[in-house]
Amino acid sequence: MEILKVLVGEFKGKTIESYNLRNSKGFGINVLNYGAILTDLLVPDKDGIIENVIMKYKDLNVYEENPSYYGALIGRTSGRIAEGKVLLNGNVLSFNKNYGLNQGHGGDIGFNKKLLEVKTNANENEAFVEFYYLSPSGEEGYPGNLNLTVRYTITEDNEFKISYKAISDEDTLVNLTNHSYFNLSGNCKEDILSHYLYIDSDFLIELNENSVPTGEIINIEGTPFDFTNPKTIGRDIEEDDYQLKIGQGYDHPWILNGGNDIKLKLYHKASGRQMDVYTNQNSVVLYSLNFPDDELLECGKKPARRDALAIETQCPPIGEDNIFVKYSILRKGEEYDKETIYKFSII
Ligand code: G6D
Repeated sequence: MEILKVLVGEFKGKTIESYNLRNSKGFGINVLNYGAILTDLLVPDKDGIIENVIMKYKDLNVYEENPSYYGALIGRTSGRIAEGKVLLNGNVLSFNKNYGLNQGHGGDIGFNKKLLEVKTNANENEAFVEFYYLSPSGEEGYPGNLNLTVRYTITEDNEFKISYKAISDEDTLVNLTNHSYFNLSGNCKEDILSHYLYIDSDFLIELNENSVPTGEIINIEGTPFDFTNPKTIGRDIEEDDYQLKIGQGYDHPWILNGGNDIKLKLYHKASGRQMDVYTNQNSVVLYSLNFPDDELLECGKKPARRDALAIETQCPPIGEDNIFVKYSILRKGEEYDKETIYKFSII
């Protein structure tokens, strides 16, 4: 296992480093000490050709603002909080409305824009890069000093794991995720419509017209959201369905079934790449890049709708009227402990 630290630039005087981890087969990741942003997830195809299976901006400087949260750590809370208001222990917490009428993805300066402390380690079976951040009480409106540790590990078996640990000195809200956009064709050769997707889920969280969870739970059997039998992402994405219209595609939280089985599978036939996702999170937001930004990608083009799928394992976003707040509450002194594993194979 190999770890390389590379100086890649500066954001307003902050030194930006990339940590490049590789196993003996060339599988690996490149990740920044800013926002724990994953810029590269390098995976072999059926012919052994190693390519990036996540979307990457060409110009490093775009990551300072990162308009679509490419590869970033999202926190303190992922998804939307209606009107930027939450009731916690009888107190109303007010957040900046950085997502139209709502707060989204941790506010104006979320964890995606933080310079993080870094430690690395490697042995013959795995290598990791670990990020630390102390989020002070009151930051972006969240109570409690929050001590955060996020570890990205790669293994000799072509697995990539993200583990999240956090502890606070006051009751607070935490719902962390990673916002990588996957495309297994490699170096964004084609869109994601022909990728096969399986999700271990029978229920979807309904969204209102502003994409905020209403609290209603939809049984998805036989609907365009039903991926219990693998089907291509493109098969039903243009169906006449109110929830699809709201998101202009998939941009919804699925409730994951319990157990330790594979929670999600993504497969791209031409490259032979398959990714199995395991997690102890209870839901996943999938976003089919319905509103691409205008920044150039490393593969030489600008992103188009449906070019990639963001897979955000998390707990349900807080939503309207505090409806799912209980999942995001981290009590004083309790440990937040979540993990997601992305396992790659060739089929
Ligand atoms: C999230 O659900 C949201 C999308 O609506 C958003 O635009 C994207 O992040 C950047 O997944």
